[in-house]
Amino acid sequence: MSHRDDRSSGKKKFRAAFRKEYDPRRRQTDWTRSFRNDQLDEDRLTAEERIGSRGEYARKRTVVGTPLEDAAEGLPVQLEVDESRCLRGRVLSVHGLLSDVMTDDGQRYQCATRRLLRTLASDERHVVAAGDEVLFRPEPGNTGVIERIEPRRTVLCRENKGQKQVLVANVDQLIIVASVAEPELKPNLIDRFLVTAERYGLRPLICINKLDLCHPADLQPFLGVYAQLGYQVLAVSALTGQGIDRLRRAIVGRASAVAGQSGVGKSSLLNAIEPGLNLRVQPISEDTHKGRHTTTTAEWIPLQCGGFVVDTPGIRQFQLWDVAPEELAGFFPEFRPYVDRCRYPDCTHRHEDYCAVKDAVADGRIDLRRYESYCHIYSGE
Ligand SMILES: Nc1nc2c(ncn2[C@@H]2O[C@H](COP(=O)(O)OP(=O)(O)OP(=O)(O)O)[C@@H](O)[C@H]2O)c(=O)[nH]1
Ligand SMILES: [Mg+2]
Ligand SMILES: [Zn+2]
Repeated sequence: MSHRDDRSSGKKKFRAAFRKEYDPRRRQTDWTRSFRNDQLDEDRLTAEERIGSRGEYARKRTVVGTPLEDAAEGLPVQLEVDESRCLRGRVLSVHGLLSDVMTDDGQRYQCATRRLLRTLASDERHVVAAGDEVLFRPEPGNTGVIERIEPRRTVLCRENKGQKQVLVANVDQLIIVASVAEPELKPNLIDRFLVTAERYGLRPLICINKLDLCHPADLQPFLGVYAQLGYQVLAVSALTGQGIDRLRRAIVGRASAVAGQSGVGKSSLLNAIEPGLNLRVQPISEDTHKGRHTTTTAEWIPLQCGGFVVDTPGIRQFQLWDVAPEELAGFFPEFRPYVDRCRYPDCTHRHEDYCAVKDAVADGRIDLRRYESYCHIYSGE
């Protein structure tokens, strides 16, 4: 079946690049184990191993599936699998090589990932991400093996040891949480997350927590800047419950990733939205006034109110990735009317003369603080 070139369904054999540090010896052992377990699937059998001209293994193999040119991120191919032997599920969280997968009827399975999938990925250890929709082959004891990852609608990435890693897949909203104090409000960080949301095509929602620690009136001018840009802004307090209803309404029916510096109260807000969730919350440290990165893995959480949230680890592990400096201005919506009016087509809007963006900053059409954020992010600070 795998040998068929089924053009009508778009499935075909094709050559897929393997990750560079691919070690042929490791897969050799896996082949042997597959034979022993008598679970060899056809994709593995059709996979050709080529010997390179100088006795090296080629970096390409033939696999069967649908090539995904425009997949948001991740694997270059949707593998053909025997769907009758598989269940469909959602990856809730990933712990090393094991994923916690939930089916529509609420059953949970601890799943490993089939080696072919892992070797196709650029990062073998993190081929599956929280939020992924997968096909997996169930095995006894609520375990299973993930056979296929469905194309991702969206991704959020982070850097992990110099490599790009998908942290969360398939969310449509990014809730950017900051706090008015403890830790202090960092507008620049909000702007970075806004760029992230724009970059990955997620709807941003700015949520300022710990409203109980300030005078709401003091916050108005700050929030006004974002509201004018068309971003939805909520001022809330997980402690007093203020604004929590509105936050809940913004979450219903969506899949949202929650991002923000450690200690701003991301987990506290989710607990407030859904009592009984019992996410771990920790006081920020007395001496540094910083959070402690209580949340360490991304976790996809189904909510009673009908929505999904992903509590992501704090900012230290979650940074801008994949935004080229020359693309940056495009992710500041208020710059867009001006960028084409600069004298130099490659204007970076920082030190150049005859810059329409800088003119707009000078006469107040662009907020100065937002412009400064742009310059900071541009220079990689
Ligand atoms: N005053 C006040 N404190 C809050 C509020 N929300 C959360 N906190 C406190 O802030 C501290 C950190 O809260 P967490 O919910 O653990 O913060 P987090 O953003 O999840 O932190 P990480 O998981 O480390 O990224 C805890 O001591 C909370 O009790 C609030 O609205 N007002
Ligand atoms: Mg947390
Ligand atoms: Zn310019």
